[in-house]
Amino acid sequence: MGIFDKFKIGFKKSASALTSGLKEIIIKKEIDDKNLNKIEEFLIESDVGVEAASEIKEIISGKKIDPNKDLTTEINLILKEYIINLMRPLENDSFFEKKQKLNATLISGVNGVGKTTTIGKIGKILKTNGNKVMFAASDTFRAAAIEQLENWANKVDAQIIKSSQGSDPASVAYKAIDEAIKNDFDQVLIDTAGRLQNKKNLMEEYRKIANVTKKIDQDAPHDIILVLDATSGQNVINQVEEFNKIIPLTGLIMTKLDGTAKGGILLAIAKKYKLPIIALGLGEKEDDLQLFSAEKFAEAFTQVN
Ligand SMILES: Nc1nc2c(ncn2[C@@H]2O[C@H](COP(=O)(O)OP(=O)(O)O)[C@@H](O)[C@H]2O)c(=O)[nH]1
Ligand SMILES: [Mg+2]
Repeated sequence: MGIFDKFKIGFKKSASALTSGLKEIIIKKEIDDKNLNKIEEFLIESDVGVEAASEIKEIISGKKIDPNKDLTTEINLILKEYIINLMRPLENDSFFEKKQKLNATLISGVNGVGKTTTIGKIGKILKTNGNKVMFAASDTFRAAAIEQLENWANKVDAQIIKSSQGSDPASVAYKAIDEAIKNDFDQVLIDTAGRLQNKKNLMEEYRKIANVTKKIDQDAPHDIILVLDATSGQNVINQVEEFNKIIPLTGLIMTKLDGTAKGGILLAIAKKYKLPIIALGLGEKEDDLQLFSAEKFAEAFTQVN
């Protein structure tokens, strides 16, 4: 199965919700003010955000659409073009390339969004690209979390630095980077506990990880990637806002886009924050992480080529 097919299957729910929603609105063979407003409302309900919805509405109203064509398809084509223009600057394949020097990445996000799983999947891609990969089990909160990362390390053949449950997350990250430098690793991926962005002490602990890694490499962590769960809907906006305040993010990964109708939220985030989108999670298995491509995303989302 090619990358595009996977995207399409993963996005089926979001896409068919979009197309059937548009079909319900466009029953006549023309676009007037009334259904234009309905389209805008529908886009807002699809989580793409007020700003993007209003821009898309403006573009549709400014375009001469041939009434002999299928209007739903025509609108999907406009939407597709809008998405590509908005998101192409946010593509960032370079994250996965083999680096000249060590790259340490802090993986952050609230509980259950898929951080640990995503680290495993990233590890697999990095290994395929010839990187020496180290995982740091800095989610020391639960023993099961350390074990989970260890299983992923075994699966994708990455090294892991871990400590006992309850130990200092920052010192695990420090140790991992230290080992990585000494042994010529290319990448360190630091797993963190699922801290709620409103829990102050957990956020302080998160900040401390980044401060401590600077003691060994002043540029570390080189990347701070926030993992977002597509099924959380509007909550993710608040998560980006809060995490970005503590340590400026360098990228986003959205997981669980398989089987949700809420994929539109990625547009809202792209519009608001313009942060690089590193990859998308489309399942629980090791190969279910897709590098972000604006065009593929737009095609899958609108289901038009
Ligand atoms: N369907 C689906 N499930 C995912 C995806 N990513 C992670 N999960 C599942 O989400 C759950 C929580 O993942 P985990 O990595 O433990 O989250 P963490 O608490 O952020 O580390 C697990 O059951 C994962 O298998 C994804 O892209 N799609
Ligand atoms: Mg975890």
